[in-house]
Amino acid sequence: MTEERFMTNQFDLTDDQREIQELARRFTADRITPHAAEWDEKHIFPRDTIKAAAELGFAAIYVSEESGGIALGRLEAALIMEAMSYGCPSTSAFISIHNMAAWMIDRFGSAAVKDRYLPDLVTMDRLASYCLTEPGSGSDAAALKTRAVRDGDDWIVTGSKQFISGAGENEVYVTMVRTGEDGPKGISCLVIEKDMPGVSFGANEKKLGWHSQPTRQVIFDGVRVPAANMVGGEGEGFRIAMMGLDGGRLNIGACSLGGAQRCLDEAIAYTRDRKQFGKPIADFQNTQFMLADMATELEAARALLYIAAAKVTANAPDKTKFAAMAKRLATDTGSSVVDRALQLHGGYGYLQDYPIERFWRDLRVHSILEGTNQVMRMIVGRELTRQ
Ligand code: FAD
Ligand code: 2MC
Repeated sequence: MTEERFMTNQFDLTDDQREIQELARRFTADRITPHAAEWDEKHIFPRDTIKAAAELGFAAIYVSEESGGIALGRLEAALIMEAMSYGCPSTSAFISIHNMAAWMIDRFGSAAVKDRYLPDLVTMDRLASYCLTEPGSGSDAAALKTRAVRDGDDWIVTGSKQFISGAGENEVYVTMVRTGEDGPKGISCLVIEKDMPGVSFGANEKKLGWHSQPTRQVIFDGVRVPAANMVGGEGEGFRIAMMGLDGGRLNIGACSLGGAQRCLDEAIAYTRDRKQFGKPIADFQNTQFMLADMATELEAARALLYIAAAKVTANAPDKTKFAAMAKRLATDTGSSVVDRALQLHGGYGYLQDYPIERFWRDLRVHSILEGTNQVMRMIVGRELTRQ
């Protein structure tokens, strides 16, 4: 080990982490990057590619080995998401949501519910959605109204979920429902299947980005769900949903980092090549200062995200605060870096001939979903001022 490496290795990735990062990078270069523009343009949901990711263990990154997962930590998950979003943030984020849902079943489910769902989820023979948001409750998630009423050995579920990623395509819906009082303590988590009578879907939303995956309403009209499909105990659903999001938010942040890194690399290559006023635009000091700031801010956001990921793996007491800080910073920084990369491409950045505009559109939603960046500030601010 060189002295230089020794001096910095406190912040270095381990050999195993580099190996998984390299695996994800190769998968991205082979299976994602060459097709991402077409998926975006034609709104293609790349089910085969997603299933190929499962062969590498990427469908169950932090699911336990007993349940068929690869039982890695949250930093490894972030590295995988970051690598895949270098090709397509939308597809990478889709895989992240599946991972979140699978982990919730593995971590909190009974043996019966795990046996029933996880074997197909780890292979991605079945895909999972996460259903929290409703038309009347987005940021105020604990106000959700979808009701589950006990009837013998079943719950009868009625209500609707809004903006559900993968809805209509996915087979499994990890759904937060109200089984008790108002507020967070009356919420439980149920696994609901696409084919259960009474489940239907809204139209595929027409979105600015995330075109490689569908977003629909999920409607439950008197759906009879076996009581055995409850994940965790009655009233534990909100806490489970929030714990899922601690990891999901890291992954969304990582998707912004990967997308922004791609655009920074594209901007460096482009500005070295493009000539105006008789020289490469990379020679102008303004260009160099812009690139310098983009790279600096990206590294800073990445460092915080990796620290937050290590805290979630370690179940540190301040993990939720750090995950919120990291999601906020990585997604805002990511979008700002991509916007500057677009500016450095001039008019060409605005065209679909270059990948920048796709990343600009895909990353925009990361400041909104899995908790808006205002909600992230609320989580951090509350924690800082708690008596
Ligand atoms: P609102 O909560 O109505 O917020 C509107 C604005 O008010 C925002 O700027 C917000 O920050 C601000 N605001 C609200 N409350 C406060 C406050 N107290 N202080 C300051 N500002 C506040 N949800 C799922 O459950 N599963 C999914 O798979 C899923 N996928 C999604 C995919 C896409 C493409 C999109 C767009 C959304 C998805 N969502 C999903 C929903 C997403 O999580 C919500 O859109 C998000 O949490 C915000 O809720 P809302 O849209 O109702 O906005
Ligand atoms: N881990 C464990 N427990 C948690 C937790 C976490 N991260 N966050 C909250 N809890 C517990 C909390 O401790 C409390 O329990 P207790 O009373 O026993 O102490 C309970 O849950 C209620 O928490 P709060 O009092 O903080 O609840 P509040 O109603 O004030 O709202 C807020 C919390 C705003 C942070 C939450 O509603 C929120 O995160 N809103 C944003 C919604 C969101 O992120 N949606 C994303 C949908 S998914 C998506 O977009 C996808 C693309 C998949």
